[in-house]
Order: sequence, then structure tokens, then C-alpha cells
Amino acid sequence: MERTLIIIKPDAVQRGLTGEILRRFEARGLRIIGMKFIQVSRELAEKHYEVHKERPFFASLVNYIISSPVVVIALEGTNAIAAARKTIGSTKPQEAEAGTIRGDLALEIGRNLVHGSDSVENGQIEVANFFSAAELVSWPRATDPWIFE
Ligand code: IDP
Ligand code: MG
Repeated sequence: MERTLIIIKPDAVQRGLTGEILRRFEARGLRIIGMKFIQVSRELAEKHYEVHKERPFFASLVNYIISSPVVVIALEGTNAIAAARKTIGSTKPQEAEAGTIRGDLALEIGRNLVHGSDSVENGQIEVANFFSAAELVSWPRATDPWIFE
């Protein structure tokens, strides 16, 4: 089963949208296997966004993600990567479809509320960057047979 790392970013936490955003992933059918409320360190932020380190917005991106607490969530499910990114919507909220998190709740790229892993490989890497093995829970959810065929 695929794994994806979701970060409910500082703007979403500050705006009181944590529950609204988590609700959408739960309703989609993705299974929570890890979740915690943390202040991201600069070191971890720079590691997480390493692929963007040559981009002009790298410094502001790192400063944004460490500016205030976040909720990090590890989710599991069939096609979890693509499903979560569909639920999140396009990187630029102006281009995100209505019905997506960014399309419904955000306006600007630098305040786009949520992170979701972009590939199966990165899902595994990012979950491991934010969670120790002991923080991940493998559990049989009672609704699994009604969501996973
Ligand atoms: P994603 O979050 O939709 O996967 P990425 O391209 O991986 O988008 O970019 C990571 C994050 O960097 C975005 O969510 C956004 O917060 C920020 N970002 C991306 N492109 C820009 C930009 O052109 N200006 C400012 N911030 C950007
Ligand atoms: Mg990305």
C-alpha cells in the first residue's frame, strides 16, 4: 500500500483549518498511520524541501514551514499519493479546482495550506524523515473492507 506524508502547514493551523483538512483525507478513505503536532526545525525543513534549494523561493518556503507549528500526518491507501494530491489541488490555489482543499480554502501559492508527497518513492522517504518507526501504527481499520476492495 502507498504511503504519503501530509503536512498541515502553519497557515492552515493558524487559521483553524486543521480539522477541516484532516476531515477531507479521512472522508476520502485514506488510513492514518501516524500523526503529530510539531514545530519543524530549520534542518528538517531544508531536508524536506531539498529539491527546491536552487529555486528563488527556497528561503521563504523554509521560513514559512518553520514559522509556526504544523500537523504532520502519514496516510496509507491504494493510490494514496495521487488520491491525496487530487484532494489537495494544484500548487497555485488560483488554478486549483473547486472541491479541492486549495481551491476551496486558499488564494496564494506561498499560503497553500497543505503538503502532500509527489511520488511513491518520496512518500516513503518523507514519512521516514518525519516519523520514527515507533511512531507509525499498523492497525486493521474496521472500515477497510468497505474502502479497499
Ligand atoms: P506542491 O506543494 O504542490 O507539491 P511544489 O512544486 O513541490 O508544490 O512546491 C513546494 C511548495 O513550495 C509549494 O507548496 C509552495 O508552498 C511553494 N512554492 C512552489 N512554487 C512557488 C513559487 O513559484 N513561489 C512561491 N512559493 C512556491
Ligand atoms: Mg511538492
